[in-house]
Amino acid sequence: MSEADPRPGRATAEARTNIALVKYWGKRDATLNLPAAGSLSLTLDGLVTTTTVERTPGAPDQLVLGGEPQTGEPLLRVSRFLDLVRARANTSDGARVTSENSFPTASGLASSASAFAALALAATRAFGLKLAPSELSALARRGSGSAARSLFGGFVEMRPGERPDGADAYAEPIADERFWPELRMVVAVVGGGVPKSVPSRSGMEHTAATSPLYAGWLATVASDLAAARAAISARDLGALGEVAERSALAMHASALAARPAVLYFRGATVEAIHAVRELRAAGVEGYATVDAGPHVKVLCRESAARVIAGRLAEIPGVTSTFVCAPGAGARLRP
Ligand code: 2P0
Repeated sequence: MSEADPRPGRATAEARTNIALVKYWGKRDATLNLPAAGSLSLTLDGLVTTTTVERTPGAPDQLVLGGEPQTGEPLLRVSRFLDLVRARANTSDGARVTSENSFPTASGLASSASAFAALALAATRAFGLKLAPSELSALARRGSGSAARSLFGGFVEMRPGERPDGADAYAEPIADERFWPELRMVVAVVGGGVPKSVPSRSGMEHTAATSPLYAGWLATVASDLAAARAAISARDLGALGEVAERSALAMHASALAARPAVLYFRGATVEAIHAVRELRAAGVEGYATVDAGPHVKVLCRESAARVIAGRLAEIPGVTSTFVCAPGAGARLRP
C-alpha cells in the first residue's frame, strides 16, 4: 500500500483480484465473516477495481458501479461496510462510492475480492483513518473473506485466527509480485449466457451445513497450506500446482456432496481440466483451479501460457482466454 495522501474527505484506491491456491470454503462465524480455515492466494495483474469514496455529510450513501447507480442488495452491502468505517471514524456522514472494473462484468469474473479491498482502502482514507495493513485486511474481510487477501500483492496467506472478535483473522503477504516473475495464470472463461451460479457465500454455508464431506475438506487445509508455503519458497511449480489442483478439487468434492449438491462445473469446465492434465502429461506444465463458478484458471510458467491458452480456447463453451502475471497489492491513487 502506497503512502499517497489524498484530499481529505475523498480518496481513490485500486485493488486487483486474487485466485486462491489453497481455497477458503466455510466460516467459523458468519456475522464477523471469520473463515473456518486459512487460505493462500496469488494476486493477479490485469483484473483491477478502482473505487472512489467521497464523504457526503447529511446525504445517504450512494453507489455507482461501472457508471450505473445501484440500489437494493449491492448498495446495502456497501452501506453496511461503510457503517464499520463510520463507527471507527466516529461519524455519521454518508458517502458516494464510485467503482469501475477494468474487466467486463459480464465475463463472470467480477470479484468481491478486488471490490472490498479497494473500498476498504479508499473508505478508511476518505474518513480520515490510517490503519495498519493487518487492521485494514481484517476490515476488508468483513466485506468479503477473499478481499482480505487482495490488499497485498503476489502470494498472500489468510490467517483464520482464534479470537472470537476476529482481530487476528487477517491476511499477510508471503512473497510479493516480483518474487516469481515467470509465473502466470491462464484464465479460461466458460459460458457467456450460462445461468448465474450459486454465490460463494451461500454455497459455502450450505456445504458446511449439509455436506458429509465438509469435515474431510477442512482436514486438508493445514497440510495444503504448509505444502504451498514450502513450494513457494522453493519456486517449485510442480509442488505448488499439485497443491492448487487438489485443494480446488477437494473443495468442489465437498460442495458436490452437499444436500442438494452445489455444482459449479459446466461441461467445458471438466473438458478444460482434462485438457490441462493431458497437456501436462505431454510436457506442457500447468495446474487447474476452479472457484465458485464455471471458469478454469491454470497456474503455469510464462513459457507455457500461450500453448495452454490456445488449447483451452478450442474447447466448445470456453468463450475467452487471457493470461495474468502476478499482481501488486492495493494502493491509493492521487
Ligand atoms: C477462495 N472463494 O478462496 C474461495 C474459493 C470462492 C471459492 O473466497 O462470504 O466471496 O464474502 O467471505 O470471499 C469467494 O468467497 O466469500 C472465495 P465471503 P468470498 O477464493
